[in-house]
Order: sequence, then C-alpha cells, then structure tokens
Amino acid sequence: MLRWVLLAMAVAFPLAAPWAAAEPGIKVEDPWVRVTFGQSRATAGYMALIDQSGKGNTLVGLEMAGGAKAEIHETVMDGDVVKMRMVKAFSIPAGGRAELTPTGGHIMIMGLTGPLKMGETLPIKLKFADGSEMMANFAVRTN
Ligand SMILES: [Cu+2]
Repeated sequence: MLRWVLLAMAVAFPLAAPWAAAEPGIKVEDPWVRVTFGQSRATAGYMALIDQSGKGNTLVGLEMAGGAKAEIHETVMDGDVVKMRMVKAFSIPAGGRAELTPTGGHIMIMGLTGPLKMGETLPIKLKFADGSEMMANFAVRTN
C-alpha cells in the first residue's frame, strides 16, 4: 500500500511542479543588474520588492538558467573592512517594501557563461518562503 502511495507521489509531483507554484503577492520594482566588465563573469543586481498581499513574504532563493548562481548579499563592516555576507531570508513587511540598492544589499550573480551587455535582459526566478515563485526580468545597465 505504502509503495503505491510513494509511486503516485513520484508521478504526480514532477508534472505538477512547473505550474503549481502560487503567486507571491509581491511586485518587483525596477529590477536591474550592472553590466559585466572585461573577463568578469560576476556582477550585482538590485530591485525593490513591494508587498501587495497585505501579509508580507520572505525571499528565500534565486534561480538562474545556464548554471549561473545568484545569492542575496548584505555588506557588513568587519573592523575597517567591508565584507559581503549571504542572506538566507530577505523579508518584505506586510504592505511594505524592501530594497536591494547599490548602497545596501545586492543580488550577487556568479558563474555567468558570457558577458552582460547594456540593453540586455537577465531573467531570475524569485522563490519565496511560502512556496510561491515568480520571474523577474533584470535590465542590464551601468547604474
Ligand atoms: Cu556580493
């Protein structure tokens, strides 16, 4: 009996996954990433997240195509040295907004397969703590 249940789950979940994710109730404002320089295959991205659900939400993951990696980073002072630290959960307050800006946190993008040029668009999937997810298209520009 248990075997049949497990088999049924194995069949159902891969089919359900692509469309089953709920909407996060979040609006993404002005998503952009900085152009890459020279041979660099890493850059930083920025955006504001606005809660429209009235419940708030928490960004817990970023996913990119082609094996590139994206993390949420904050900058912290360690004595006189500025360091970057990964943030595992980035909260958007109920009815409020949370921002990643050049003077605050950023999305760290690593392992790009090629340069990012002015005018291109970089899609990144945003994953939230409640299981919802959405795509955001980041405009590639200089500032
Ligand atoms: Cu970083």
